[in-house]
Amino acid sequence: MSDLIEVAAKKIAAATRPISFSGAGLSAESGISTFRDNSEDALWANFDPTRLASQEGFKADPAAVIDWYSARRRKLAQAVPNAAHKALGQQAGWTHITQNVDHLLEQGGADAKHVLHLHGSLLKDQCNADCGHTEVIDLNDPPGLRDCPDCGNRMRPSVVWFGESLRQHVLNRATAEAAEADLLLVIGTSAVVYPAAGLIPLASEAGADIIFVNTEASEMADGKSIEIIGKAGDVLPLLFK
Ligand code: BJW
Ligand code: ZN
Repeated sequence: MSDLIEVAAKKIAAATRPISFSGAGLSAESGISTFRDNSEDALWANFDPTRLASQEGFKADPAAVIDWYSARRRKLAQAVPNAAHKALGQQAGWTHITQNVDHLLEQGGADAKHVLHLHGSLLKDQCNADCGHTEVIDLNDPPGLRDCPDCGNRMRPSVVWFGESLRQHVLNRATAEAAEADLLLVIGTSAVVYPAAGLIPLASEAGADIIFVNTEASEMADGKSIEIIGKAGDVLPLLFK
């Protein structure tokens, strides 16, 4: 075990209010594309986020947006949790704040009550007018573009697009958890999307130890934090040994 991993593992073992904060890199080894990094299949290297993950893009070409989500849903249907999801899923007493919409943390064993989905879920559709109508989706057979049966507006994936507010109760809970944590394990996120990324300085300023696990260096890391460069699936099982 490297010295850095050993120091981090000791801090994790000693923490009384540990939480995780994850991004797309956590699911990369399950075959789910990240959004922005050096890999060739990073989604925003191949697709324009303002066309596919915004209200403006949905208005301009709703079928293209729904087709893109259907392709991602079919891929997710084939994915299984990796060693990092499983390592996190085995930890009792942890809260997991995730930007991921894939539910692989829960599939890896995490208690759904303790997983906070900041950016929504690919497992559900909702009415774009937010009339309250939602539907559970069969990932293997995702529905095409269709209208809300309750109000006639379009149905869309239950995820948070750019320019949209995060669900207030989820953000409130995540903010409270970050403020009260004594350790924050940050896994596989570029930490550039707000307000999610703001949880890192919030926890740090409130006194939490911050440990980053990422294949690339993080701009959020500072002299106080521990930064482990490596794949989540390799590093996390060692941190919990
Ligand atoms: C590995 C690995 C391995 C790879 N192991 N690691 C303040 C300042 C500036 C801008 C803003 C601000 N506040 C708000 C904004 C605007 C905007 C924003 O942040 N823009 C920035 C990009 C500039 N934020 C919003 O619009 C948010 N809403 C909001 O603020 O509402 C209030 C408001 C309303 C109106 C006006 C103004 C304010 C909403 C953000 C929604 C983000 N949505 C998406 C799509 C979700 C649905 C979907 O899946 O389709 O969420 S975008 C995308 O980015 C997705 C992710 O959750 C999110 C974060 O990405 P993540 O998870 O970090 O992934 P990557 O790919 O970026 O990074 C992966 C990392 O893993 C890399 O570092 C790799 O190195 C690493 N890695 N393999 C370990 N094996
Ligand atoms: Zn509706």
